Amino acid sequence: MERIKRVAAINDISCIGKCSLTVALPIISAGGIECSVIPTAVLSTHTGGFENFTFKDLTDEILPIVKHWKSLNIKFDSIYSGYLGSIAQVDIIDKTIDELSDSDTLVLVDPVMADFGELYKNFDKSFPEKMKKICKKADVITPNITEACLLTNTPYENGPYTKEFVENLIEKLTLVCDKKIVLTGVYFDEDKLGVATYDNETDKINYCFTEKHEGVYHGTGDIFACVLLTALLNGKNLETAAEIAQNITSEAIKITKEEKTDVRYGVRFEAVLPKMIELLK
Ligand code: PXL
Repeated sequence: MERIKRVAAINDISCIGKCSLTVALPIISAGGIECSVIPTAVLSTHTGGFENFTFKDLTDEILPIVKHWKSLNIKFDSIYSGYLGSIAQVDIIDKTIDELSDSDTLVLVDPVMADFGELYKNFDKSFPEKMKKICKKADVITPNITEACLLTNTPYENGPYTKEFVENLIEKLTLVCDKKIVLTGVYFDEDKLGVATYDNETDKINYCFTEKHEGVYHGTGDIFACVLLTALLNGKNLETAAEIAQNITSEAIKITKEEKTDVRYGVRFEAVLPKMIELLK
């Protein structure tokens, strides 16, 4: 029996409002990968739309966890980082990547900071410059358009976008991460939304689109990143992994939209896990 692959998922626990670790654990596990976790903070809800959420910063816990894991000699096939609880965590995650990875560890950095032209609550303007430090170490980064603009000092624009805008952004992102780039939230018209991928090995930009759903759906960036990572760890190439992640995320949004539930609580990714497992075969 082959050893099961293992990811170290570095992300917050938002106790309500499906995102970060509450989507990473089920998605990565359903994809047949063991998901170990380093919680960056514990919040009563995510910060996007609920008032009076609690926030417990876990910055001081991260390196002791890493030190203990090091002493256990655990192999990590991947390190995945998402929402960080403090700016100081960037240097700590940089160190964590060095400590826990070896030559074949896939490092995916989702530079979670912002969307729709705005930084999330709790992040200040100095965050994007700092975030570049761990993007440099990544094999794959998955910014949305806002995060890509912040990482490249590009003025944010509302969509629909031109191919020129998107491909310029990707070119600038290759200076932030010189390996694989998956830019999310790309749309050229109001009907279709998707991702642009850039792979340094082929030097090619590829696009994948699905139906565009109106509205703001929380946690979908995290779902996308986790499905993408799971597909990559199951041996899919970047284009195929992005296509699976785009399809699964879009399908989960579609079901949520039909159910007309309060979108702050997250999307119905549970309903599409069987399809994800099928697509990973
Ligand atoms: O889904 C991104 C995310 C993750 N974690 C927390 C958030 C957000 C987005 O708002 O608030 C705590």
